[in-house]
Amino acid sequence: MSDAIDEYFDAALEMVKNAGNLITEYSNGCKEYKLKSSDIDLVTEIDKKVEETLIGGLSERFPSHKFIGEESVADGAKCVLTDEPTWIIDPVDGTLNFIHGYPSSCISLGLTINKKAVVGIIFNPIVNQLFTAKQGQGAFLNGQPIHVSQVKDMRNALISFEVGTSRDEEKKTAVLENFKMIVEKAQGIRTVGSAALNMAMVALGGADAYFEFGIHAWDIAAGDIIVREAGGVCIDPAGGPFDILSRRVLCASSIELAQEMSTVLHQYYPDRD
Ligand code: LIP
Repeated sequence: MSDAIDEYFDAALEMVKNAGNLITEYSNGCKEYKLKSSDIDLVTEIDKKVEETLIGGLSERFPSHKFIGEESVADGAKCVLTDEPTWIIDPVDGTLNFIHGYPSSCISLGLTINKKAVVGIIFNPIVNQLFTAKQGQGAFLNGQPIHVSQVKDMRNALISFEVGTSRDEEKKTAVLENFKMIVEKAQGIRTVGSAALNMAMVALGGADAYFEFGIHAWDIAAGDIIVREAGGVCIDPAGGPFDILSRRVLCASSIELAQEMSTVLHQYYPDRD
């Protein structure tokens, strides 16, 4: 199994690095975009090109593999996760940042087998940060091993979260209640604008936890294994097991911190992927 995973990883890494060139051409912003699910959920031609390039290359190399891609699903493809090797792709995570020229966007590519992430690649080509992980082999930033922080409680934690791309009343309430709660209980708060990069920051030890309601499988598949391989945990924000299709995520440097947060988070349950 490990040899196969190495082969999948090596092939995917090459493709992700090449696709990164499509993003760096627009490092000052990409002003042409279209709306998707709402007027703050945006897509550019580059999102589509990166996804087509990755699906094209990976399906040629691994014809039996399955795919879940953000833009393919937006165009009507079904989001189906089976036990088969499945590449889960966010071609530009942090599209709003990409459009504005705020340098926090990345390609996020995860591979699941038996519904569990075994490979994760998060690449921000604009600042040349490449986060990678393979099952059982640790997590890396630009080839150097990374590890989560030692933080075990909220009082000492730098916590990131996102407002997300929906603004219905229930979601807004959850965001505002959680913002207030973190301001009161934690050491600091960040929003990076990309779920995958938020998770990468937890893996790096730069942030201690990240949670979000309303993300999708493609935002968190790669981050899940990168955080776990860096020594951290990914769970459901209410404290149960992580469920990649639930559109809910809480990752942290330690199970103690994750559990403490799960008891005080204002919960929100979006429709599943
Ligand atoms: C976005 C995320 C962002 C999150 C949004 C959205 P996109 O992904 O990374 O952090 O708040 O819910 O999912 O649309 O830029 O790929």
